[in-house]
Amino acid sequence: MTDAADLLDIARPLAIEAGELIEAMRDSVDLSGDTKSSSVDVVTAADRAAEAFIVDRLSVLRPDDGVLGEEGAGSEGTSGVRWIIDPIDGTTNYVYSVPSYGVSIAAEVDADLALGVVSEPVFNRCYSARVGGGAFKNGEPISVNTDPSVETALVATGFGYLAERRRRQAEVLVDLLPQVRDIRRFGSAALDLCYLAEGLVDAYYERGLHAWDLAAGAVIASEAGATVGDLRGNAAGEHFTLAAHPALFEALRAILAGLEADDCP
Ligand code: LIP
Repeated sequence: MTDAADLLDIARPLAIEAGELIEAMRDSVDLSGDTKSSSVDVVTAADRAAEAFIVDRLSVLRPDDGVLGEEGAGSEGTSGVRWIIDPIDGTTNYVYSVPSYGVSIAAEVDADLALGVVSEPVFNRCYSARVGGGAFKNGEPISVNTDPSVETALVATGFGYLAERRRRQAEVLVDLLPQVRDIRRFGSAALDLCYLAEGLVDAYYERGLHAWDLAAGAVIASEAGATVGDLRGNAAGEHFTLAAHPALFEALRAILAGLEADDCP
């Protein structure tokens, strides 16, 4: 069974339950946890517990599927389905109790992204979409804003964990900021893409996203009417991710390409 609608019926309650788990653990975590790519890239016991919870459930419900998880889960599987899991996207926010973090679960079928779910436990929001089926928040259809111009665009973005990358990202921001309405830094790529999908922002861009940061939100944003890609006409990925209504996408792509925003450590 690889019907995306059936897989979505597995992913939605799983993301919501994992959200409840990380909320239950929030008071027990702090910044003294382990770190990964840099001293500010923290991983908490809740990240690991939520990933283990999701992977364990999938191993029972979908034993032949593959998984890729931010905290190390990884298996190929034999069914042609692969789950891409970020147990807490926005971990820094989570540790600081800044309310913008979520559980992100996507699935590929035969190497193509087929569906995405992002649960935002603090606000009991669950964003979901499957390719061709539209995008939803708590079961209600959502879509991107259709009329923003560059000058009136509210743009979300993010910064990496490495100092040299942050320096370069700040340089790009210095040139972009005077050209747009304003910038928002929420701290979770998955939620940035969901906020775009429901029109809370008009665009989102970032360099350096991993598959688990991007996958679910990319399906939700594109099913809500956004173009999601890089600055060179290719698919979005670690090298660069830009997402916006098609008209705004092209205008921002030209500006960011001109600023060489994807030429970054
Ligand atoms: C985060 C991303 C965010 C980015 C952060 C970090 P994490 O993922 O969602 O967009 O700006 O640097 O990579 O580490 O919280 O899973």
